[in-house]
Amino acid sequence: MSTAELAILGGEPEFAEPLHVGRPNLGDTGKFLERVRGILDAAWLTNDGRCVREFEERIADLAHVEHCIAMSSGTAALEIASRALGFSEEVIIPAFTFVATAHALMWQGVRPVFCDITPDIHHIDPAAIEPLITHRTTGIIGVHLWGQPCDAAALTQVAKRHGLKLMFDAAHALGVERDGRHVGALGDCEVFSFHATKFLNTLEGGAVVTNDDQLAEKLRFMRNFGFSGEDCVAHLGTNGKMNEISAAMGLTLLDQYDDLISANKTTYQAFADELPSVPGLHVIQYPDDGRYNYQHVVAMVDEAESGLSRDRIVAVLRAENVLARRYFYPGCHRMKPYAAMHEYAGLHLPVTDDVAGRVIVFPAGPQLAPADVGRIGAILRKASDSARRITDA
Ligand code: T4K
Repeated sequence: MSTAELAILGGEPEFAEPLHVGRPNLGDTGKFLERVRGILDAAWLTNDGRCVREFEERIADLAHVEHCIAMSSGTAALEIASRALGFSEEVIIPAFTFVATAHALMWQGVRPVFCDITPDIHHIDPAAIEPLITHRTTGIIGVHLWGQPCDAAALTQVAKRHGLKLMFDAAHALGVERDGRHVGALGDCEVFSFHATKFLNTLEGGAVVTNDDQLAEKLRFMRNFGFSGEDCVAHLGTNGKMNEISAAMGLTLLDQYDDLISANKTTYQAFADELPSVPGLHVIQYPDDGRYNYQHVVAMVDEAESGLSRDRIVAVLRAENVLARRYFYPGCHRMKPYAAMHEYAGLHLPVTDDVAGRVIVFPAGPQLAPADVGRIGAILRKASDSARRITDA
């Protein structure tokens, strides 16, 4: 930390224990351990076990979709879904996303073509897609970033017009619905992540959901080495299966689903009430209509109003044990494997670059009481005041 940051607050950290973005929810550990005991007693640990099947049914119900195919991670699910959809050559994705969205394509030799995003909610900009479409384009991936749904109607129109497959990375958007449309049933298929840091976790895990029967069958084969029967390999495949202990964790948290959402909403609302009194911090609101999981508390920093850059705010908070993050910095197009490709060398995506430089994600969820959010607000106000005094002096 620089002397400037130290000068702003100083002293002992405000919070004795670190507050993390993505602190895992553990749920009722007694119930989880009971399930684990059952799995061990049955000596059935993976390969289409009972817990995985129950988990798949319950996620399909939650997402209002016919099929859920559980996988070992969200990234494995993205990779397998990309293959099952027949993505090849080029697929258009937003540059502002977790790098797994891009890697899942590049890992199998499909080039992600990076598109700019909308300034309000940081989703792929449907109007910016068409100029990127070439004879090599085979698909589009929209990312429901921050747990709010992309403009699926506009993306579907573009995909239909050009005969492209449309997939959604719904890693942040389990349980989300707007205008009567549930995340899960959009596009050709959607992908959830149940990583430890997601509000509903399976330690590691993910799933593909779809209403397409044939695609679902193919996905089931592909996650299990392509086996369609004991001795019959119908497709190229890999090992993308979820194990029983992971599914047991997912089921335990599904039992507490409403409580998890309500705790997320309480924390989000506390930030939405607190941050307007902090100069230069503008929280990204969840709309009043629809259903959300409220996991992500995200704000944009206006340095001119705050007196502090986003990176200085992150440093100030970290010194107080509030481990806020600057997700998804610096944009996939600027990360080494992609920036080294000549198509992306020096590529300027103005909205992505601006957002990546100003966005801040706060620790949230049940680990924080509303009073803690008040203390975070006080740190931020004090830091902003001190920064202005230093600048004015
Ligand atoms: N698409 C999108 C849009 C995604 O956001 C993600 C994942 C994916 C696809 C891929 O899904 P998966 O293959 O992961 O299922 C984390 C997560 O690892 C990643 O799952 C997540 N997105 C991404 C947004 O965040 P990192 O590199 O930030 O993880 P890390 O280790 O820094 O942990 C984040 C915070 O959580 C830290 O403050 C520590 C805390 N933490 C973490 C773990 C694992 C804990 O307190 N306990 C834990 O067990 O990527």
